[in-house]
Amino acid sequence: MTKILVIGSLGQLGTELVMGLQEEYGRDNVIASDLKPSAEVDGDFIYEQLDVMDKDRLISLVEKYRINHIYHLAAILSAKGEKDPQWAWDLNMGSLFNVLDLAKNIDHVNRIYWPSSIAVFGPDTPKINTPQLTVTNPTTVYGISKLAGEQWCQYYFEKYGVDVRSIRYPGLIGYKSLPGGGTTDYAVDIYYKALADEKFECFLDKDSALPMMYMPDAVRATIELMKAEPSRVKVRSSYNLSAISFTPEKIFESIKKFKPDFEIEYKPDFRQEIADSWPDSIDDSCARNDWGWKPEFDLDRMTEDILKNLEILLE
Ligand code: NAD
Ligand code: AKB
Repeated sequence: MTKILVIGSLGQLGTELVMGLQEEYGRDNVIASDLKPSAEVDGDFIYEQLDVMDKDRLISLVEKYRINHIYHLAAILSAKGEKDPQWAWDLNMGSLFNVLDLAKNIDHVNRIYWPSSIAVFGPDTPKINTPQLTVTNPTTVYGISKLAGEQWCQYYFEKYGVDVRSIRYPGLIGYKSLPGGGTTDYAVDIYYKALADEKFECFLDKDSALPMMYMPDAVRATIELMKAEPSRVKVRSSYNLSAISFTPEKIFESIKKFKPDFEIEYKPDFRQEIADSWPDSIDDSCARNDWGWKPEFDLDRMTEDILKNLEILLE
């Protein structure tokens, strides 16, 4: 049976990916890990405290559980990274090297997942239906680290045979945990305000289109890519992936269909410049052709699902 380690498991993606992996591989085969001490963590999963920068602890956990697949999610995201670029670079790159080197040296670690992001693209990138291979030139430290990380993943695959797989996620939207410092976070926060019957102050302008994806689609895509036969994984840097593209105005209109009194005010801050540098929409034909990717949720279906489930969760 495949034994899995998830690094950075208490974040926005990890919280839901751990549940998805437990369903797929069985509860006892998924080891969740993050910075928090075990005593402070509550949930129906096996948990170990791990700072991914601590190489010895990482290796000892991998040996303790005879880990086969690692999902390395820990990172500093776009908005937070701009507040301390050196820290973001050191963590994002150093942690990736720790995981790639371990996979190179330990035989029973035979598959790695490491997420990239639409942040690899910049103002020179074609904005509509951004192709898989195109000009990148990112302007945030987060985007620079993701682009360099993609190149290193491809290098470890080609030079050392490390089976590392990656997706350039759009902004991820889920209701089970709060986001951790990104530019697309507004699209999660807005649902919390709508349910609290409060006016939403949006840090992006109303016309700021960005590629987004509902978390169940993102979790399914991740597991599908990791289960694909190695020969079907033809992109070894990172796959473009697409689901929904919308502006703050469009998500507001979608919520108003269910909450007619909801109000919004646009107050763009430093994150507007980051959003302006990213694509409006993504061409994901390589993922569709190579391993059969297809999104399920559109904007209104996502809104309905989030409002219904978040209301129950907040009761
Ligand atoms: P998050 O900030 O919500 O979670 C990251 C987790 O990593 C946190 O729980 C944090 O405690 C943990 N962490 C930080 N430093 C660590 C360390 N030294 N050792 C171990 N754990 C550490 O981020 P997320 O939204 O869950 O993103 C997960 C991954 O997906 C990241 O690599 C991110 O770049 C990528 N991604 C996310 C999105 C999105 O919209 N959420 C979009 C594109 C890519
Ligand atoms: C961010 O906004 O930084 C993330 C991402 C798109 O990578 N959500």
